[in-house]
Amino acid sequence: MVVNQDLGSLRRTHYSADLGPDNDGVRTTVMGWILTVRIHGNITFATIRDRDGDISVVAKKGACPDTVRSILSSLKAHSSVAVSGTVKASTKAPAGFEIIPDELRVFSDVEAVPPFEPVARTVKNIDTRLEMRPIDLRRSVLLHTFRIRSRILQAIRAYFTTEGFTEINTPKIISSATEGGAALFSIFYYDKQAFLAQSPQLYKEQLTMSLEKVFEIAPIFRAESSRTPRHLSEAISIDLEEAFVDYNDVMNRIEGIVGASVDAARLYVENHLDAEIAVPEMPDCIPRHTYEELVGRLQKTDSKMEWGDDLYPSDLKRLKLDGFYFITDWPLGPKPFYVKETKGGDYGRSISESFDLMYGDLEISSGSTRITRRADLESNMRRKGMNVDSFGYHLRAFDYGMPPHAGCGIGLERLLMALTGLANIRDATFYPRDVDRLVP
Ligand code: AMO
Repeated sequence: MVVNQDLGSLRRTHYSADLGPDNDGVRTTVMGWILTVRIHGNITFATIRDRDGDISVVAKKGACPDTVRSILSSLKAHSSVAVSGTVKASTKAPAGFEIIPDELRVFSDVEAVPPFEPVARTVKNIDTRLEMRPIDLRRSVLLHTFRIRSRILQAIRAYFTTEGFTEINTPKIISSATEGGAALFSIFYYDKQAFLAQSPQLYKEQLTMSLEKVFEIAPIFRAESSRTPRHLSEAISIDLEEAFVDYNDVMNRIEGIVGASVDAARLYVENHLDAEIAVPEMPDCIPRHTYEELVGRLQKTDSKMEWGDDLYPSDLKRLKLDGFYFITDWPLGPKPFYVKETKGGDYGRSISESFDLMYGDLEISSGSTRITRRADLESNMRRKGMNVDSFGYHLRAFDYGMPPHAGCGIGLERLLMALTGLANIRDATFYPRDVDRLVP
C-alpha cells in the first residue's frame, strides 16, 4: 500500500455537509477517516467520515484507476485519507450521492485493531472508550453532542454580550477555599501551599464593583470523593455576577440563558436529524418552588422528613418534578458564607435568598443574593470555623462601596446532559477527570 503522509498542496474542496445529489458531476476532494470498506466482486464501497458526516465512495472496475480500487479495498477503518473524484447522484447512497474516485491519498494507515467500531452508537464499557478518547469522539453520537456543546456556548456568549456583560478570567490558583474546605485540591506554589479554584466566587463578586455585569466560562476544580455519573473533578462553570440585582433577577437571567441554549440545541438537531438527540422544550417560564413548599409536600408521606434536611434525588423523584424548575429559599445553615439571609424568615427559621436550578433530579445551577456588609461576612466565616485573616484580600474590598449583587454558577456539562439526554457526565466533557482518571 502507498502511504503518503504529505498533504503537499492538496486541499479539501468540500465537507460532507457541502455535498448532495444537486452536485452531480462536480469535481471534489474530500478528506476524513475510513469508516467501512466492503468489497463486492469488482466494486469496492467505502464510507469516509468527516467532521460533518459520512460520504460514500464507490470504486468500480473500469470506472476508476485499478490502483485506487485496490488500495481502497485494503484500507482498515480509521485510516485517514483524501479522495478526489466526481460526485454522482445516487438514490442508493444514504446521503443521496456518491463519489467516483480517481485519486486516493492515504495519510496514515491503521496499525492496531481498534477496541470498538466508529459506527457503533453504543459501546458498553465507558472506560474502554475513554482510554481511546480521540477515536471515541469519531462516533457520530459524540460528534453531534460536542457540536451542540459548542453551539450552546456560542449562544450563551451571545446572550451575555447582548445583555451588556463583560467576559472575565479569574485566577485558578488561589490561596483559600470559597465553597467549603472539603473538596479542595492542594498544590505547591513555589514555597507555599495553594489550591485549585473551586469557583471564581470571590473574584467575580469583586469585579461587580467596577464592571457591574460579569461572566466567566472556565474550569472549576472539586476534589469529589464520590464516583457518580454527575460529578467531575474538573468541570466547566458558566458563572455570572451582577450588581444592583437580587436572586430573583438572576433566575430571570437563567431563563434567558437556558432558553438561548435550548434554541441553539434544537436548531442544531433540526438541521442534523441523524443526530437522533431529543432536546427538551423550553417552558414559557421555569416554575419556581420554595424549599418550604417541597418539604411540606414530602412530609405528607414521609414522617422522618424534617425542615432543614437536604433534598436528595430520591426525594425529588418522589415529588415527580421533571423538566426545568427552581427550588428557592433554601435554609441558610449549609449555604456558603457569602449567601444573604432572607429578612423576616417564617417560623424563626433562617432561610436564604438562594436557588438551585434543577432538571428532574439533576442540579444544573445554584445562585444567590450575596452579603454586602463586611461585618456580616466575618461573623458568618467565624461561625463556619473559617480563618478570617486569610480572606483579608477579599474582605478589604467591602470597605469601599460594595454594591448589592447576586449571581450564579451553571455547570456546563450538566446543562449539556439535560439538553442531550446524556446519562453520564463523562461524555459531556472531552477528557474527563474523576477520582480514578488522570489520563488521557
Ligand atoms: P455550586 O458549588 O453549587 O455553586 O456549583 C455550581 C454548579 O456547578 C456544577 N458543579 C459540578 N459539575 C460537575 N461536577 C462537579 N463536581 C460539580 N460541582 C459543581 C453544578 C452546580 O450547580 N459559587 C457557587 C455558584 C454561585 O453562587 O454563583 C458555586 O460554586 O451544575
